[in-house]
Amino acid sequence: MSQPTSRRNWLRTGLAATAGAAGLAAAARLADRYGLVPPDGRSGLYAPGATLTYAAHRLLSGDAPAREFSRGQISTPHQNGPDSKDETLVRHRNEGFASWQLEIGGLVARPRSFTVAELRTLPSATQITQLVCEEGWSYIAEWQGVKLSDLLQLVGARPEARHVVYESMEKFWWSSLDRQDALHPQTIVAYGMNGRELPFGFGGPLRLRVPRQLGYQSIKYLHRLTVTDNVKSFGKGLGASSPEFGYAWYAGI
Ligand SMILES: Nc1nc2c(c(=O)[nH]1)N[C@H]1C(S)=C(S)[C@@H](COP(=O)(O)O)O[C@H]1N2
Ligand SMILES: [Mo]
Repeated sequence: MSQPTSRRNWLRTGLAATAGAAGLAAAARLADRYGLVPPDGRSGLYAPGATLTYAAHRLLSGDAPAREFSRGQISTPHQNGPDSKDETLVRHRNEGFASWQLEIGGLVARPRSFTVAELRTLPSATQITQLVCEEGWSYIAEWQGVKLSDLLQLVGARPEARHVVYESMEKFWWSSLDRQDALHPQTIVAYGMNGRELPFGFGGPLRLRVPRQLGYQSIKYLHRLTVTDNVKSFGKGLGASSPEFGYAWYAGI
């Protein structure tokens, strides 16, 4: 996420241009009718493209899982930058993450916080999936954690919930998932990678792993989940921090 333009944005612009303004307007109206306009799909240069991508994915691919791989296909992990120098993160790291908590609130019957140790006592899920960065590189790793759907059930997420907002302890990084991705069995709160504790550089102690979307949605240093029916009231109302920098809220692959 360092450059203002990416291959994907280029593709999206191209798609929008080919579809033509009239076709796009019709597509946007159709998406609206099905409740498939993403939070960043109402205004801005890329809004029509964002709406087309999201609506098409939701209508066509449903709950299709991200591809899973065998142990032999695990590749060398690629950390997307140097270790964070964020003061709060560094302090937690120096304390061995002893006081790290995952806070869950919003539209839930039983708001609560989990320590990493508590999360480790819950039923665990393992997946070998590919992390794909929008800049063109990727790697395959095994991730272990707790299904987000299990956590949502534990805290009693209410039926009117439409999105789960998730926040990093690192400044700037937050996003949200729609119900379909939040409840998808491959969406996990990961605490392990390749058979070991999730290393700090890869988001340890906790990161959300969303293999059905591009890497920038797999937010590191996860510390808060908020269940909501109105994602507009978070940040600038675009569903994530990424659209403020030209990257779509929905990054399905
Ligand atoms: N908190 C936080 N989460 C983050 C990032 C980051 O810099 N900070 N980078 C994102 C991007 S753009 C990608 S591609 C992946 C990279 O994960 P990796 O370091 O495991 O390759 O993490 C995502 N989550
Ligand atoms: Mo990325």
